[in-house]
Amino acid sequence: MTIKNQVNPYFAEKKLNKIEKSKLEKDGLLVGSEIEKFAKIGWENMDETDLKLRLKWYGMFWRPKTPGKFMLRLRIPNGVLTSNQIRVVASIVERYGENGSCDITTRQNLQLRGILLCDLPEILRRLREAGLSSIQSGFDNPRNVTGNPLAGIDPNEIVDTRPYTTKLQNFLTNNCEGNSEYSNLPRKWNTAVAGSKDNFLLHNDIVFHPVENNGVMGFSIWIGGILSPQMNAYAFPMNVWVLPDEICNILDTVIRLWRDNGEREKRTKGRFRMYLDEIGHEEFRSQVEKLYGTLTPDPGSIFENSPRSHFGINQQKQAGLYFAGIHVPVGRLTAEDLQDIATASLKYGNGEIRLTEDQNIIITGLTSEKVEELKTDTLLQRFPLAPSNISAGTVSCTGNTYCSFALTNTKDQALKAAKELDEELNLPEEIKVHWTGCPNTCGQAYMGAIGLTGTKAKNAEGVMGEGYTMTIGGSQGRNPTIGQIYRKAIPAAEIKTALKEVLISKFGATEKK
Ligand code: SRM
Ligand code: SF4
Repeated sequence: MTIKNQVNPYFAEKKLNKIEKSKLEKDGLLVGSEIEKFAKIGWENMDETDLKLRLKWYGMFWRPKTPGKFMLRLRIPNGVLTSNQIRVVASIVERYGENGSCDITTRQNLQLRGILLCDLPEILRRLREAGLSSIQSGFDNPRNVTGNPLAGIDPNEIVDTRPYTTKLQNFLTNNCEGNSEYSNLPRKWNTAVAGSKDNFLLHNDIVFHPVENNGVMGFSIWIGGILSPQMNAYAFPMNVWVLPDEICNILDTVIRLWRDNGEREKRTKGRFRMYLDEIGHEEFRSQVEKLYGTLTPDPGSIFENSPRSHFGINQQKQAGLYFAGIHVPVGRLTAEDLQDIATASLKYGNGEIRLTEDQNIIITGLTSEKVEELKTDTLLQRFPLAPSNISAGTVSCTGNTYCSFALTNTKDQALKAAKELDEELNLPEEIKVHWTGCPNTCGQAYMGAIGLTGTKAKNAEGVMGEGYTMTIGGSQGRNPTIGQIYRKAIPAAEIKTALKEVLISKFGATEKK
């Protein structure tokens, strides 16, 4: 692999912030050839920028909260995993005892905890052998490509998103070897492929929506989705439709324009949406056209339904086969959980699982006999098929256990509140409650019917501590909406009461007798 610094006539002349200077001085992908050396010398003897910045190009995140115990972020296109891959991940985290664990992320992905640098070369080798990768999964790189979690088994699907998410990942990462064309972007880049009329994914920088044009299947392109401290907005149609074999070329044109012209001085303004808003949406389209050639106008995407719940036993599009949607509370898994899930997928299904953006799992390919057997498995005591309505919709970012940006704990508070509220309230349907520990919005708070964003808040005694801003009304239904602020600075200790109030007043909940 040849890795070049993206010394580029456009941004080399620009005023660069500190991070940009570090990236220009040495591309993050260049540490790939030094990983063996880092493993030998230890993190204590590494260059600080290699340690805290460039290792993220290999998915390895220095955690100030747990020095020396890293987080390793994988990339799992479309969230599809085989039982063998799950076992490999399990055996990696198993080695770290109680420090080792795994989280399902809000990008249909896995993050491994407790990783020691001395093990990284071996771990990367094992991941590669299993067909997994962590390449370019963090920082100013193209992130995990997401898709319909029911791809290929969805009775309502328009297209199976798996071939496209894989193709896009291979294109963006140079078949997981590392792609220096996209290793020095102004900020992160999020790509998604929608597959069904209730599968919107509008929070991504680019979304490919399957739409027929004069009887030919292709994709409408939506751009500019963003969730961030600066702004929260969904993608809008670029008024471009492409054939399936054009998705990589159009993606390349779109990224390239932003890569070469996007903001590199003020980091907070570096996101693609800010660039689009600055130059104008029409102007961006005409610049794409200049580079790409004549563009086909979008015949119009149709969003028909609210997203389905995946929980329980559901019919696949293949006659006689079912998928089991299983709840993983706040996406947390131990090595043992992973092994048990791999075993269940082999015992009852076709040896495959899907990860969802809601941090849950789906076991695929069950026959009706196997469905009955699964229902008696003790795995379901930990990971239920039919979670109660509040637990079912609870999504949470990492929070202050591992994340140094966090202003709140999130995962434990989310679990406790959901459990107690499910005991105290009847709710007509599953409700999305998204917890995020700071305005970075990794827990996608503004997409939730209820969103909780970590902040500082004074309690009743006037003491400053953990708190949340509550937003309501976020959805990716037929008319996608971004949540609006409902209450500010709610002390964390009062969050359950605040949630109860809003669930009763706005979402039809009633007290259990
Ligand atoms: Fe995120 C930074 C965790 C999805 C917006 N995110 C971080 C860091 C890396 C900060 C850090 O170094 O501690 C967090 C790692 C904590 C840890 O130890 O786990 C972190 N983000 C996560 C995850 C794990 C949350 C989760 O519990 O699921 C998600 C991993 C996704 C993945 O597998 O790749 C995650 N982050 C998101 C999303 C949701 C999404 O992609 O759909 C967003 C909002 C969408 C978007 O980007 O438009 C998101 N993360 C951010 C931001 C704010 C970006 C911005 O424009 O300002 C940051 C901070 C930054 O990039 O500077 C951030
Ligand atoms: Fe950390 Fe904030 Fe992201 Fe939560 S939202 S994982 S606290 S950066």
